[in-house]
Amino acid sequence: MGRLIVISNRVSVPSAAGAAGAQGGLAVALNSALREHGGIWFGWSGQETEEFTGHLDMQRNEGVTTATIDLEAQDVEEYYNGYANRTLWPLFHYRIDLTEYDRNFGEGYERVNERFADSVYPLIADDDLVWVHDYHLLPLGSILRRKGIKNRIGLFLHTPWPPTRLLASLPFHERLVASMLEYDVIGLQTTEWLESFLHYVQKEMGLTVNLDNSIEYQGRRVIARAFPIGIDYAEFSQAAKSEVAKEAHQRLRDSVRGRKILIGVDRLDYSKGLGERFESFSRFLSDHPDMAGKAVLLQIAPPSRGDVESYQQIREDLERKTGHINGAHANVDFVPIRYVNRGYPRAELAGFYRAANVGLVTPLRDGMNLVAKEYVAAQDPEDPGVLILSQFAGAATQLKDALLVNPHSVEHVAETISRALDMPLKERKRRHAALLASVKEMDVLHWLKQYVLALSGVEKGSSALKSD
Ligand code: ADQ
Repeated sequence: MGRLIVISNRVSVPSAAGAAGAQGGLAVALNSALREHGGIWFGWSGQETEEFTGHLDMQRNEGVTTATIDLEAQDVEEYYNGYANRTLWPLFHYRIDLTEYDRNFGEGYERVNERFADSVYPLIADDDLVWVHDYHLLPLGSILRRKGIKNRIGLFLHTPWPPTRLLASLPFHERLVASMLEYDVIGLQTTEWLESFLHYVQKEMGLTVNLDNSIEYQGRRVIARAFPIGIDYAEFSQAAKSEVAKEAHQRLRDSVRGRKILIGVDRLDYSKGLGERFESFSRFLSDHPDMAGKAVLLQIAPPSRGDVESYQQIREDLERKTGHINGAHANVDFVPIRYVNRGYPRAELAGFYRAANVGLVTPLRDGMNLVAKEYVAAQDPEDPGVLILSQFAGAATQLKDALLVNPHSVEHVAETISRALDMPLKERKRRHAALLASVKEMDVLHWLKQYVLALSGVEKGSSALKSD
């Protein structure tokens, strides 16, 4: 098996990661895969330059080689803030009301994908496996093919795949999806997103999908499959037992003085359903006067994509909502919502999860959602908290022993909070044990192995085995 060439919008290496969550399970897993297979992680440096030169900044950190390029301000505006985060992200999260179509975004997206291809091309050796990540880089595989790359190239999409009728509202959608069929493997998070993708290629492109979900396209066979991503269970459960975690746990517990804690941890993003979550908590407090002053919601939400207007808007909405709810339910010695806009080191986060009686994970739409899995991994199995999980997160297909909710229904979530807080220890333990088994088994290393196996083509049914 050749080396791995991982390509994503940004790269994340151990020494470069800050406390803001960049060093999540995915970065840890990709770093360990790169150490095992050898190879390079390529992406944008996050820096802007006057004029694009394609200069590669190569670095070696803890056994992993990274190569990064700087982009022009116009690239960042049109590709990152534009097509990726104003067009594809909202569309893929079913928010066509927030989706902006602008020809310049489309052109910037293609230009940057070309720049990525030009820059990474000389780094690719003959038998390397090329693994492209996420919605920023959907056409990259096809551009590499045009440049003559014959290697196995795979894509993994971390977001949902939208229903065909929503995707059809995107100008040039056919061209975008056709470009994806130049990959050998297309990985999605869940069977739901996979089915949506296959529906599109059948209905909009008239292609045949085989029983093994492979697609015949221009004489080639493309494998499309669900590879549900997990967390680095070993790393995270270890972090949860560390001194740092214990101190964080104690600090949070002491600060609430015997009250129940509900926790939410999300990037500040409209897809995460934070407004609806706050409303649900408020409804719970109104519906249960006996709980007045007895439960606290800790919402940790580091800001993201602050140059995009819809993110500025959600931030303002949440600030207003928090003020409003706290004004209505607070007392001289008590504030019901603690809303914190910053990141925390992972061990501290693990301590906070462990201290919380309820994990509230209620996105309106989410590719997978790793916070749900982290919450489960951080619990004390002898006295675990309860996970409340949106039915619209990819994780819900796997974590069936959570309390599944419709995050749009404020009443339903409010009732479920009450149920979670009243749940007897026996039921909490039973549910947690089932959740933990799944989080442990389907961890990020499992995901990685399955994907690399499919990409390397040694699996049964993959195109590399085809004799014709
Ligand atoms: P995200 O939308 O970022 O990821 P998620 O899967 O929840 O969502 O991962 C967020 C990560 O950031 C978690 O590891 C979490 O611990 C960390 N994080 C969040 N807030 C933090 C804070 N304040 N401090 C420190 N760390 C914090 C996208 C998709 C998801 C998919 C992942 C992985 O949107 O659906 O699960 O990629 O494929």
